[in-house]
Amino acid sequence: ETLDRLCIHGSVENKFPTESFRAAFDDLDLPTEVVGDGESLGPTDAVSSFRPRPEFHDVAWVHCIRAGYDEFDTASYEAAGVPLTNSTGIHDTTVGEMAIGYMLSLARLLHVYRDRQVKRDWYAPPYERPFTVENERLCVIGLGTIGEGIARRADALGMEVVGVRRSDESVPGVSERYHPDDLHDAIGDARFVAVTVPLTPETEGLLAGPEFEVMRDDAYVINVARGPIVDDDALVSALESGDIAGAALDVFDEEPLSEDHPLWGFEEVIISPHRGSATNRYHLDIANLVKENVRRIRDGEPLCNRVA
Ligand code: NDP
Ligand code: 7N6
Repeated sequence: ETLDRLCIHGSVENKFPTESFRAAFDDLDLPTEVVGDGESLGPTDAVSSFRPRPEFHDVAWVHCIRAGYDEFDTASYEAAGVPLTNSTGIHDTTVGEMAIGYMLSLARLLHVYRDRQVKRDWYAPPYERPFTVENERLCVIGLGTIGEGIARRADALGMEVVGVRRSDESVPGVSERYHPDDLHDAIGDARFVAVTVPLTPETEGLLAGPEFEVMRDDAYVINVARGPIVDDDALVSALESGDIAGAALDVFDEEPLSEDHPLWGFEEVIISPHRGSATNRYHLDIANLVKENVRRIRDGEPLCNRVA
């Protein structure tokens, strides 16, 4: 197989500076070029992109710079005979640290103190409210790269970590695994429930009214995966009625989250603008995945992270 050009679609700017990403390929003996919408692409071009585009169906290979490729229609790539790869396998530390940060904040009230700091308020919370995460139970739904990244770190903090996945594979840091059919058993006793599954027809609405009822009243939901996996309306109701205590959310049904969305209004909800993976080295992590697959194409090896 030959590749004559590596094209970087301008939509990568959503997550990192396009030029930094392009420069990360300077040590590769393959011309790189930033392309916009509708540019003509050929069968010896490779493309890295944040968003799918119709013109990607004529190229040698498409790389989605996200782990979650739910916006890409895999069937159309299969029909076109164009391999599609994603960016799983690299978010254990970035998203893992973010999830630990949410839990420590929710337990020790960093978010509340910061809110009060804005008002120069020396705030004393109710004595019963703060707790340590040590010895608290965390249920991680989805035990892939991110799930394991969270579980290992939570285990190191002395948390009791259980998890949910379809396959039977064990995961370091996870003391007990549940099948998705037993979701309610898995989340029932957890102080924290972290969502790290891909968005698929099976996982859409996975956490909704019945799940919030099963959960403890003092439990917190963490969603670093995709918005539609947690039913927003049901979450707002559960927060209002006290079915659960709070949430930390990096992802939403619609992004950016609209200014008038009720989720903004809860003291016990931490909102981050889909930055779970955002660090100043993120573009290098993605570039390394792309370079590995350029090598594989040249050496005639199967692509890694191939999803179509
Ligand atoms: P992985 O593919 O490594 O892990 C996903 C895991 O989910 C797999 O281990 C799989 O295990 C499990 N899973 C799949 N379906 C189900 C199901 N129905 N019930 C329970 N478990 C299931 O992906 P990553 O960890 O890299 O990423 C996960 C998701 O996180 C991405 O798809 C993306 O949407 C999101 N993401 C968000 C980021 C952010 O910035 N907030 C950054 C990166 C990713 P098994 O096959 O055994 O079920
Ligand atoms: C940053 C996107 C993913 O699925 O949504 C996340 O990887 C992060 C490129």
